Amino acid sequence: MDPNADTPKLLRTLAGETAERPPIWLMRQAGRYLPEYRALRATTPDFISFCLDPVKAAEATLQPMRRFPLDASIVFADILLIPRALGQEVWFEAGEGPKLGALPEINALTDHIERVAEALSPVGETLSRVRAALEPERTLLGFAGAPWTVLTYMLEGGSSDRTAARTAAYADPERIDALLEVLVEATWRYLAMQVQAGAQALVLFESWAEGLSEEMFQRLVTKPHQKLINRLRQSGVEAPVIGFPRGAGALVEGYAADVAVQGVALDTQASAELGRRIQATGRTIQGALDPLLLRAGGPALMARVETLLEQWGDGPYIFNLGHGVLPDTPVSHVEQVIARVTGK
Ligand code: 1CP
Repeated sequence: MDPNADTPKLLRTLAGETAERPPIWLMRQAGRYLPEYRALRATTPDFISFCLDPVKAAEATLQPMRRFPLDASIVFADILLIPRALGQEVWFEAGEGPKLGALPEINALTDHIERVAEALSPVGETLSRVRAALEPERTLLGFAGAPWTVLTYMLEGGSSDRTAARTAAYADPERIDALLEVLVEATWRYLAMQVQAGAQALVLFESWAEGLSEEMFQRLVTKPHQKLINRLRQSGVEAPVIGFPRGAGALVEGYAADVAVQGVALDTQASAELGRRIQATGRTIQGALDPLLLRAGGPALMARVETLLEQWGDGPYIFNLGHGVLPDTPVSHVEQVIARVTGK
């Protein structure tokens, strides 16, 4: 008997085990491609209020779990709850995405750090509700945006090409590094609260790691991730962490070597060899099906699923996408992929 047989597949995989098949979850597995999500979302038009309503957020989290035999559930929330908890105004405009108010002074942001976990306690309540409803073999994931990615929204006032944020990182390094420090301090507290509330593993979304030179990547991505994980471990949080430096390209190998994450999520561009080299260093990998292919469907989709299982499945591997499910993805495509990976 395998002594770890009772540990959920995803947690075993993050501990470095190669399970009988890879566990699967999908980035943005809750959301607009599901009709039941659209119906629930319509009951609270304001997106932030929806995220901070534990009953509705728990329901949105559980919707894909009822439909599909997924191995993990990710709490329904958003990476932009952190700037809001630090005192910057955040709102969502229909069809336009997120908008942020003027960035407060660093001292004003710093004053909020100690209260971030309390301000975001509704997310903790969502996690507790989901954990209570979820079967023990399914892992509950908490998450946060990584400091640089969240800072790009705070500096730019919304979605952007990050040009102003990257320019500021060169032109005003002291200020940018101080802002990253504020985000490290706020984010580890938020993640520690999520673990206390029931999260069993954590995802750190660095969605905008692309376009950075090696030196800038070290400074804006690697260093803040290292600090954040050190702070989590110093505070006694043992939950494994999956880091996702999306768009890091060739720099992802250095990331995997330098940052003490248990899992490294790979984006759509990652080659078979790149993934294997990271597995060989003792890290679990996750990814990297193209969300466009999931939307397109057909024989090309299922052929790619076979390739991914073949190229990475004999090492520690979590099946996932290279980025989030797109809103206009047919539910039947999602169903087909999950059925193939799980055999259910
Ligand atoms: O009305 C709606 O339904 C809004 C759409 C939506 C949803 C469903 C947004 C707005 N956020 C979310 C939920 C969400 N966001 C989840 C939980 C759902 C799940 O995964 O099942 C998670 C993990 C996120 C994380 C998130 N938000 C990221 C990191 C991951 C990624 O996709 O790169 C980012 C960058 C955001 C910002 C964000 N939230 C929403 C929008 C439109 C944006 C902007 C994206 C951009 O700038 O391109």
